[in-house]
Amino acid sequence: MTSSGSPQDLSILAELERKVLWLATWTIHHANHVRDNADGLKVGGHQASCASLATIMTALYFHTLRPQDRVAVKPHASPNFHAIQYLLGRQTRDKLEAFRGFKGAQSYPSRTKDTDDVDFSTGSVGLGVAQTLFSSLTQDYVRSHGWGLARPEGRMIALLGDAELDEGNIFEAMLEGWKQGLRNCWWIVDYNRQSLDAVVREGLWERYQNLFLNFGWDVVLLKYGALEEAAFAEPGGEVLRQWIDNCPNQLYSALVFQGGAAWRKRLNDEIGDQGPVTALLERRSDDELARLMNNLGGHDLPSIIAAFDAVDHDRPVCFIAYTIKGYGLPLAGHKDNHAGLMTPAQMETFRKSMNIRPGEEWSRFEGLEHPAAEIEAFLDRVPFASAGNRSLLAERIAVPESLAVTIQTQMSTQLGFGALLNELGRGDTSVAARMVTASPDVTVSTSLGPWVNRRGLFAREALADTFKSERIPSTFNWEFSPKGQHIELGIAEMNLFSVLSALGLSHVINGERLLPIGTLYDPFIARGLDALNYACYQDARFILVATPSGITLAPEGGAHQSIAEPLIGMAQDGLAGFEPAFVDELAVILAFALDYIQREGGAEPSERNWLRDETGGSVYLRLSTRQIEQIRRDMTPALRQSIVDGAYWLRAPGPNCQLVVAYTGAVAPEAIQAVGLMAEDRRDIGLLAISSADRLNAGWTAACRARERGLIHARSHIERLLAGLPRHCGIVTVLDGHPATLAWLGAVSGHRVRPLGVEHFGQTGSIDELYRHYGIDASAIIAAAQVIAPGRPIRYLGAA
Ligand SMILES: Cc1ncc(C[n+]2csc(CCOP(=O)(O)OP(=O)(O)O)c2C)c(N)n1
Ligand SMILES: [Mg+2]
Repeated sequence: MTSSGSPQDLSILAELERKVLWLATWTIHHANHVRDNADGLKVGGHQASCASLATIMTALYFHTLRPQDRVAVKPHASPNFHAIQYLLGRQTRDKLEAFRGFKGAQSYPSRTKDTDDVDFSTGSVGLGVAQTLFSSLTQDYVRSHGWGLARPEGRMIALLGDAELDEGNIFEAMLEGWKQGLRNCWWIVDYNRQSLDAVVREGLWERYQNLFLNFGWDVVLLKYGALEEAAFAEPGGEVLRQWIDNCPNQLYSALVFQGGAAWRKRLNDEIGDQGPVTALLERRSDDELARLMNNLGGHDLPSIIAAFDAVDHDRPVCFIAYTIKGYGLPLAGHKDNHAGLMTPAQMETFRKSMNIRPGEEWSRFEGLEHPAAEIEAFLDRVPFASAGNRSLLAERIAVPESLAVTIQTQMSTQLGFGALLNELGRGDTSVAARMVTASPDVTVSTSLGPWVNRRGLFAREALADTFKSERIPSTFNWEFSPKGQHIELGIAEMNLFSVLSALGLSHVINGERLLPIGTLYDPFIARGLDALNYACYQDARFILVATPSGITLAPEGGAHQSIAEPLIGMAQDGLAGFEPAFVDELAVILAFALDYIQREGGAEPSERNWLRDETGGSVYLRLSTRQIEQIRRDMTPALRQSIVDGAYWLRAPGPNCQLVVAYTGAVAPEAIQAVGLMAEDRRDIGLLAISSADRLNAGWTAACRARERGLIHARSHIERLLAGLPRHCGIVTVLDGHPATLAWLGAVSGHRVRPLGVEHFGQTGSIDELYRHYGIDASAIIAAAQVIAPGRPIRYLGAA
């Protein structure tokens, strides 16, 4: 079916639209009223929101979409999506019956948890929308690099609620899309003029229209359905149109809810003329009048199909489709209908009107007028479903075990990162070819400059660096080309995470693997945190490099200091956090990360090994601008493994160890100094270098769980490291971040811990001043040790 809907197809589509609405509302009803809910709780649902989009989704999935197109479905229209896939034979009845239940079809479409070919997860409104835009850019990136050209170009499509446009990240994305020459992106706004709580402001469509036009989008308004257009052409019709155009949203919704008689009264009162308008109204029964007034563009299949079919270009398009929340249901139009549920009695009436026999509610072709064989034949022809599994696969790119880097005597991890990328950029490896970097206007200040000099910036159309062509000396070569490997973003961190999410799904969406690395300042992770969470939730794969970090960025400004991020690194599902101190550690971790982000053992972390080492995930590297003295050493396989696992003894504890100092990241010199100063006064001090509090903690938790299940010999890395410590030994932990990050170490084998870290921030100064002020310098470590590991007074207390 390639032509626009033939009358025959249209009549089948109209039946399917009703069927989608039935299945979606029934799925929700079943979960609430039919299935046994052991806890007696109603799980709720979004019948009204589904009804709002049923027509558009029918047109889209059964007519417009091609297998290469990718869609982000408005989260609470998930039952529509599952119903459509069910009709196409790609969703099981079991999953629908377990909707919102354990392992059932998900309340919001989920790439990882659903099994019916969800393209993009949605849930946190706004994020799925931006995802489609950045997926378009990703597709352009992939194709510009000469990959995946055998496959047709797809359109990236978002179905969004009108209130979803309140989310600022959408506008951040639009601005970026304009800068990057966005193509092949459609956003279809379900303009039902209702949000969760209420009815939206008047005239929003006009603001939206202007915004989209401003950013270079085409805007298609789907306001009136065919019935309405026909009525407008009748004598008196123009008056009706004007009345509709001027009707406040609240009133329209209320009248939709009240139905035909209320419409008649209102319209007679306001525009009745005992002439053509009155006659127009009187030619219609109450039901017909209600149908006419509900016949908005977004519920008119032929108009929708025609509008979609009319797009013959690759410019971005915003469709603003007028719809009714709860269309076709008794909930229609009521401002409280968002979480409203049809009563069993209402559902019963609906069932009868659909000609569905009791017990046949799930039957795919029940109640349809066309013969099942005809519908089946139509479904077999649906282009979207013609190519089998749409989730693609891409080969893994082999990553060398070690990455080359020249280590200077004094160096920061941030400089080390720049040097490592520079080396990678210089080489001719497939790893380097597949790497793509992105940064929100902090490319140079996060040390990506040398890499960008080698690999160039990406743009579909080449753009020379005017400074270079004018021969003005500059450290950085800023040339854009289709082969460039760095995506320069505006400052919005949300967009960084959204682009990482899109690049990080290229292997499944485009069948071409990318190795995305995004850089930003550590504190601004918080700015895009929900988008980061979203990216991880849908299992996008990327490396996040956050630098500078902590209070260590001292003179750069108190406002930029970060405290909570190490805890984010630990708590964020799907993200392995590392905070190396030395550049040789970073080299090991980066090599590990480039491989780890490609591992695919399924979405569920293995219960045996909670570290997800088989399943992989994304990686967060918290780096620092502090130049510290590097350790000259050989990287042995054992040390390499320990760094990846999260810790190693920089100074092994002796048999009578009284004290361990455990540090992470940029405070390594303070920890080393403190241990040196205390060596005479405390026996056998150990110095534990922690490269990943996250992985140490995760491994420990996993081992505890394994033991509780009877695997009594399970031991995690940190348990083995601390195994030999005497009971009375105290542990002082220290990092430039929240002290809770390492405070749990005492629970591993029952040692007392004094966790040092940063709880307050905002003061500028030198590193020494700030470490002293916030209590993470050598003196603070010694003072803590003196209390936690009693013994003779430590002579250097106060002298460090
Ligand atoms: C970031 C975020 N905040 C809040 C919510 C809760 N929420 C879900 S839907 C919704 C309103 C949606 O209104 P609209 O987008 O117009 O969709 P409709 O239900 O009208 O189709 C809200 C506030 C959410 N899912 N995500
Ligand atoms: Mg709405």
